[in-house]
Amino acid sequence: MRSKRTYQMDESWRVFDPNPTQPTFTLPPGAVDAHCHVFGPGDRFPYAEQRKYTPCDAPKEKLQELREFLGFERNVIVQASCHGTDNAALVDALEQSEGRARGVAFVASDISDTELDELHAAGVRGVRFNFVKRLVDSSPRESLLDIADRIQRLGWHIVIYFEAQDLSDLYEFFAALPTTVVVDHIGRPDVTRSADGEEFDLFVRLMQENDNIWCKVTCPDRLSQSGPPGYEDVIPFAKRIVETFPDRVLWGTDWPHPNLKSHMPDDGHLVDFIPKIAKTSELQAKLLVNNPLRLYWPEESGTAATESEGQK
Ligand code: 0GY
Repeated sequence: MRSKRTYQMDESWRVFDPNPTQPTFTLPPGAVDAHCHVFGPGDRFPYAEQRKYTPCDAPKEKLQELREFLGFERNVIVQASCHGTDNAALVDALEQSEGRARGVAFVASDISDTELDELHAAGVRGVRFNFVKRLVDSSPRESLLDIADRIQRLGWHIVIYFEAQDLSDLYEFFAALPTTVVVDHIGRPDVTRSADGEEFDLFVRLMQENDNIWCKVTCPDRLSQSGPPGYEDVIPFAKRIVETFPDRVLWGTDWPHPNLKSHMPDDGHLVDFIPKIAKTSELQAKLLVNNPLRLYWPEESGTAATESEGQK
């Protein structure tokens, strides 16, 4: 049995907004919030010893409330680094979701095939490889490649989290990954640079040369220098990706917005960002419904992502 523990959240931590604005943009039926997290509660699901931050609790019930309020039908819950490789809070949220949530886990290379099967049964459909240095101590490539090979039999994909300045070092490694790959937060570009400039061109090239690579056009709040509510400086980056790769993009709130020091975004404003980056109802339907269904509920979408894009 897990021991009860209480945690003091970091002094600089910002708690999620409990009363977001009702968005003016109406989501299409079946919309999926394809990037969000659950934290704890810590007395039931302890935070990892090696964590880089202690968050506020952000339990599954609050995520469900937000989903209903904003008008999403489903969630994809991504394991956050504060829970390390203990995916228990994620699995609990998936099992209680009545099929309305799927998950992305963080696993160690010594995970057994039986444990992978159990995660699959709970609704996990991918693993996350985190290369953001302030969040993880190391990301040994040999063991990541080993995990990549072992998840293929389950049809899972890999979510990669990195910052743009590290892409040139990681480019070949990413290009060699054998599964569908999903990039978090537009590859974290420096938005003070041009969306048509050298740095972002490298990311666009990665997607152009590898049709198994997808992108989450998420987290304007994390990337923006111009700030809320419009996050105008992020629009050209997200729009370029949505318009160039309309069949390989996903959108999510990133609730409860871990590690944001500048401000806590209003999730209603984030939903209102969507029509600025996906201008037509066709692009919106792909971004919010068709693409996430193909990746996370392929049995319902008719076309699995791996069929249309092809595994490497
Ligand atoms: C995010 C962002 C962050 C944190 C994590 O796993 C995590 O701890 O994902 C971040 O600090 O940039 O939601 O992806």
